[in-house]
Parts: sequence; structure tokens; C-alpha cells
Amino acid sequence: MLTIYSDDHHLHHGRCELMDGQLMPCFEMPSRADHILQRVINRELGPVHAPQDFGRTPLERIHSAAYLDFFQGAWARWSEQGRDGDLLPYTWPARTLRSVLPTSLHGQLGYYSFDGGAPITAGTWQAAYSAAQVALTAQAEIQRGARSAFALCRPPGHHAAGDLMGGYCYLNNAAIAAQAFLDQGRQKVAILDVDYHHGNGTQSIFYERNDVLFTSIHGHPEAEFPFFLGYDDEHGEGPGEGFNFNYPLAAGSAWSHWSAALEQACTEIERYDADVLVISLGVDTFKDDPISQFKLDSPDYLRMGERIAGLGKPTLFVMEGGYAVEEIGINAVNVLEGFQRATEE
Ligand code: SP5
Ligand code: ZN
Repeated sequence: MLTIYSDDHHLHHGRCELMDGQLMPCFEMPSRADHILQRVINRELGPVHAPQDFGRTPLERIHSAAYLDFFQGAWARWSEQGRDGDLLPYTWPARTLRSVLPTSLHGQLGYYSFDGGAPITAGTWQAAYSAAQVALTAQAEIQRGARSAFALCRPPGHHAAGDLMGGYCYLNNAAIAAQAFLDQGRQKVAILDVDYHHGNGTQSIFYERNDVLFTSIHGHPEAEFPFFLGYDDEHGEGPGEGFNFNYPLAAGSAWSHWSAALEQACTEIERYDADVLVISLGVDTFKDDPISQFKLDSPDYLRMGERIAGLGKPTLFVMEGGYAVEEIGINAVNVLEGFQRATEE
């Protein structure tokens, strides 16, 4: 399996995120991608290529131009104010307030974000831009006929909506790739999001559409980030009605419960009869993940990959979360090896 990877992810290294009432050192750190790349190489998964540059146009198919302009220019505005620490929002247009776009930097930052977990640093735009190009380059490989490809994206993307950053995410790499498949002639794309957290950004982007099926297995939002989306009664709206499936699970869920939800998601994906499959591959479902509450173990990821292979679709894996840094490479690459092994049989 081909891996696409860019060193540009090192340009994004936030100092702190706001979590549980504290400024904590960012869990989403550069060593995550370094460990995954090392495992890809050690296991001889396949070649590793740098991304091509497809420009901003495919990003604008998912994100508003105003949002992209804001994100691209935010650091320059911050440093013009003589500041050099990370840029983090602290006020949001919640209920009773107006969703107007203020002129000030922090007003606009609140408008374009939904939590205090996605710091903007000097290199964040370039890292996120390159991660989107990583996803698009892997997508192009599948469009050329490959059975699978791995987009080793960092920062992750599935919490980012059309004009919102948050949850360590800025550009929705999986959504950008899914849209590229459609723009290049595919009719139906299925997304399976296996990250521990609900992919609220991806769901919202495609919620009223029937050309992308969104399925997600995640910690129940009653108790888990992102709290305000990801319930099992969210089925899509308008033409998108019936094309959104959430499988929220209780804290403590291990492979037996998780795999039962996977079976249900696979049933929907098979019924949809997609042309191509995009996996939002988070491995923060791991038992030792520092911010998550599921109990998957490393061998379970092999089985996950095998089951995904059983769907028999061209499959693009897009890296999302996973914060047990020492094991992240083993777990992520286990999914890919499980897939590969089942495909070769
Ligand atoms: C891409 C991705 O996985 N983003 C996740 C963002 C989660 N941010 C909030 C985490 C809150 C964790 N709270 C539990 C803390 C246990 N001490
Ligand atoms: Zn996650």
C-alpha cells in the first residue's frame, strides 16, 4: 500500500489546548506522525511518497473562501500585534448571541471555531494545507486504480466543518478527498469514521447530501467530546435523509461491542453500494489512549482492517486521531496490514 506523507506537519506544534478547565500541553503533537511513518517503514508496508500540490481549489469545494482566507492570514495578523504565543479562541457565538463576523482577530477566531483545542501557530496553515494535499495525492492514487492508499495526514481533519476549526482540526482532509472523488466522476462515496470522537465536521459538511454516506462509531456525545453532535437519531436532512448513521458507544467499550457497531455500519455501507470508501482512521479507541475511554487492543486493529477489506471497495485511509504516541504506529499500521492481508487472500 502506498503511503503519502509530508514533513510539513512539523510546522504545526501547538503549546497548549484548553481542556478540563486547564491549559494543557497539546496531545496532538508532531511525534504522532513520526511514529506512524517509522512503523510504515519498519513493516515495509510499501513506498512512501511526498504529496503533489493541487492548490487551494479542491479545499474551496469543502471550506468557504472566507474561512480559508481567515485561517491563512490569522498568524500574520497576530504577529503584527506583536504577539508570538499560540492563537487560541476564548469567545464563541453560542445561543442568545449573534453569528455576526466581527472585525477583530479574536472575534473572527471565535466565529470560525467551536472549541479551545485548536491553536494556530506560525506554521499551522502550511501544515494543514500540506495535510490536505497528502489526502488529495492519496485520493489521486486510488482514482488511478489502486485498491488502497494511506494518507498520513497531520493535523487531523474530521472535526473541521465548512467554516469551523476545533478538536485539533482545521481542514477536513477526508471530506476534501471525498469531494475530489465526486468531482472526478465517482457517483457515491461512503465514509466510515472509526476515530474515538464523532466526526462532527464531516457529518455537517455532507448532512444534506446523498452522494456521500457518513457512518461513525464513537464515544457517546452525552459524555464525550464533541458533546453537541453524534447522537444516533441524526439521520441526515432533505436529500441527505437516510444517509447519515451514528453508532455512539458507552465508555469502556471493547472490541466485542465496537465490532458489533462496525457490522452495522458495514451493513449500511453495503446497502448504499458506494463506488469508493474513505476511512477516517483514528486509533484513539486504544485502551491506553490518554484522553479516550474505549478498550481496543493492538490486535483488534488487524481485525478492523480485515473487516474493512471485506467491503471490497477501493479504500482511502485518512489519518485522524490517536494520542498513545508510543503505540500509535503499531495500531494505525495494524489496520492497514489487516486490510492488506485480507485483500491478498
Ligand atoms: C482528531 C481528534 O481526535 N480530536 C479530539 C479532540 C478532543 N478534544 C477534547 C478532549 C477532551 C478529553 N477529556 C477527557 C480528559 C481525561 N482526563
Ligand atoms: Zn479522536
